[in-house]
Amino acid sequence: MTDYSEIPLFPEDVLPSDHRSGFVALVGKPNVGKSTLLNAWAGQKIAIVSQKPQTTRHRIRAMVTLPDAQVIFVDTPGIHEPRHKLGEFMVATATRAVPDADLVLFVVDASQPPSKEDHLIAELIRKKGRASTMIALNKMDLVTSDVLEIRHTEYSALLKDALLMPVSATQEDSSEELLSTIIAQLPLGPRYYPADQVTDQDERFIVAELIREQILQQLHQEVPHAVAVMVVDFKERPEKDLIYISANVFVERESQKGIIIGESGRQLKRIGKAARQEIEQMLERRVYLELWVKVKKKWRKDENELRRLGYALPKKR
Ligand SMILES: Nc1nc2c(ncn2[C@@H]2O[C@H](COP(=O)(O)OP(=O)(O)OP(=O)(O)O)[C@@H](O)[C@H]2O)c(=O)[nH]1
Ligand SMILES: [Mg+2]
Repeated sequence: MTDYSEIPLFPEDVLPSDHRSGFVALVGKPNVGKSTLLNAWAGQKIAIVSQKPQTTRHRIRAMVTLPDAQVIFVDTPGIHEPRHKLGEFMVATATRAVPDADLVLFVVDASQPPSKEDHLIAELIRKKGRASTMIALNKMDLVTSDVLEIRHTEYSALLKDALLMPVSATQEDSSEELLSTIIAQLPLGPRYYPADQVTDQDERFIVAELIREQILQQLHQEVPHAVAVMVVDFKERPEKDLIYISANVFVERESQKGIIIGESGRQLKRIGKAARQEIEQMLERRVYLELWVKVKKKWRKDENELRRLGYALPKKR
């Protein structure tokens, strides 16, 4: 059950009597487009996105407030078979979101038939889901209508009672149609967050994520997965009319440090420049960004390091 006592309530006299609200958990295997959907509904980049699996590592909320409804979308890491403690943290984070949600949105990829992971996630939802479930058959733009029909049948069979809707997170109208259907499934309820709050993540976290996003987009194979980013300084510099940000980029090995820095520091410069532009767009301010690449051996396997880097593992029972 969601612990609503944690969440400040903002009753508003003007809300209509049929106001609907609730927590909608986006759950699925990696790379199916959960974060892209969240951003589409939020109308801005809240969660980072990349073409590589296992991009999202945390639970990230985005609130969509309308005159007659408030939806709190909960993005989660892709559920996969973990190979280290960071992976275990990610899967535990996603798993926990299932019983907490008023509606579980199982996101699947229309360009592929259901995999073993999809079957396992469907089973998890059947066992732990408390309320209603829907299936978002995403990336419909990548398949013909014939294939879409086949996928519709295949994925519907995973959760027989769930309403399935095809969608394309990269096409605005498409995600809006799904939003209306989601709202219709939510219970009557109050506004849990102020109307102008769009996320529960603070600016420092989003800045660190935007840096990690560039590393995911610009580097290949294992290197981006071995990266953790921490903002260590975030200061106003009024005399220069900018914000000074300094961040540590942690990797697991010296060789990875070399790859990120690149020849004559060129790779790091490219990452820094692109990240700075994204950060400036988010903060709507000029930014001076400094990046420091450091080695923290095997941090993904070390529970203490994980906690220090903001990946707090759930307590063992
Ligand atoms: N063609 C197409 N691509 C999409 C669509 N939705 C997402 N993508 C792409 O799919 C890739 C993965 O998207 P993400 O939103 O990062 O996926 P995710 O499910 O959050 O992945 P994890 O965080 O790793 O679990 C990105 O390259 C997106 O641009 C879609 O509707 N159509
Ligand atoms: Mg994601």
